[in-house]
Amino acid sequence: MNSSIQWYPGHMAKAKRKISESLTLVDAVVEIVDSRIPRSSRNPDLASLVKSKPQIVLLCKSDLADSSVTRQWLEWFKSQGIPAMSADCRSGKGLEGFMPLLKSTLKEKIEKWQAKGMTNPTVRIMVVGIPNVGKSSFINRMTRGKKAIVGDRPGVTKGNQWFSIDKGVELLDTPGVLWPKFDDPSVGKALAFTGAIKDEILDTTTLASELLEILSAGYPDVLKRYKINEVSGKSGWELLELVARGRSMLIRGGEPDLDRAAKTVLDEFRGGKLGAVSLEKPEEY
Ligand SMILES: Nc1nc2c(ncn2[C@@H]2O[C@H](COP(=O)(O)OP(=O)(O)OP(=O)(O)O)[C@@H](O)[C@H]2O)c(=O)[nH]1
Ligand SMILES: [Mg+2]
Repeated sequence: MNSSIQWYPGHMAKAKRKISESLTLVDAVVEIVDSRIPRSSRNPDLASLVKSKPQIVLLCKSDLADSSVTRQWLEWFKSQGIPAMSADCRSGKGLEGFMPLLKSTLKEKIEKWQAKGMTNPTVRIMVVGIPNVGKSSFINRMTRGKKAIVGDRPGVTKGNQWFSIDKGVELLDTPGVLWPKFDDPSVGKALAFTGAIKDEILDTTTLASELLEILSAGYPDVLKRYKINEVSGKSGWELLELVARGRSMLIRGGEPDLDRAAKTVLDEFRGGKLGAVSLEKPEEY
């Protein structure tokens, strides 16, 4: 797993080509997004790549997000006519809802096939998403214990493998890796907060102080972890300094070690140690 992919135009063209090729082999696409940042973790070009193929959005890492905000997102996607669900792809919690959602999404297609005389139609699906969102975790969960299908058929001959994950449902084993909306600075920041992009391209202390400011506005209680009980009127930089002091991270002369504090805040947020936090709400979409 590598969360530090940098996208150059060549990479993007190659990724696009690979996904377009795989798309010809499937009936539906599952886009995995991060529940904490469903806006920023979607790919801007997927809709035009997928065209008319049914698409399901899976909000992964639901255990790290604020469940009430995740519910709002599910409503929002529904209002856009996009089938969506949330799950913890690591533990598998919520994934039991996947098959019913897929089958209801493809109901018309399956009925059409049956009307044409196909008795046991097989639905093929693939997973796409930006780096580090949980694509492999989802695939591993869905294929656990299942055998890869071997044989002479499209996809198999090209080195792809398929897993039969339910009666009449096959999953392509390799996910399509997509790039995020890099041109939007707020997206870049959201991806940096969750660790989806490299830290080195952003200054860690600035990033952490901005995260602290967002947390203090929406989830002030999580900062009690750093012995910060009163957040009102404090800037992100002041909060970062309090984190350093709260954790006794000091440098010579008793000054707060902001670099260390910033790293701690980001690591703990990314690891879910600050509790369930959502950074984006649908009304801001
Ligand atoms: N807490 C939590 N962590 C998750 C979940 N799904 C994935 N992860 C973690 O997120 C990290 C990335 O997950 P992967 O499944 O490797 O993501 P990916 O999309 O395949 O990543 P790339 O292959 O790098 O593009 C891993 O550390 C996983 O353990 C989830 O639902 N909850
Ligand atoms: Mg992966």
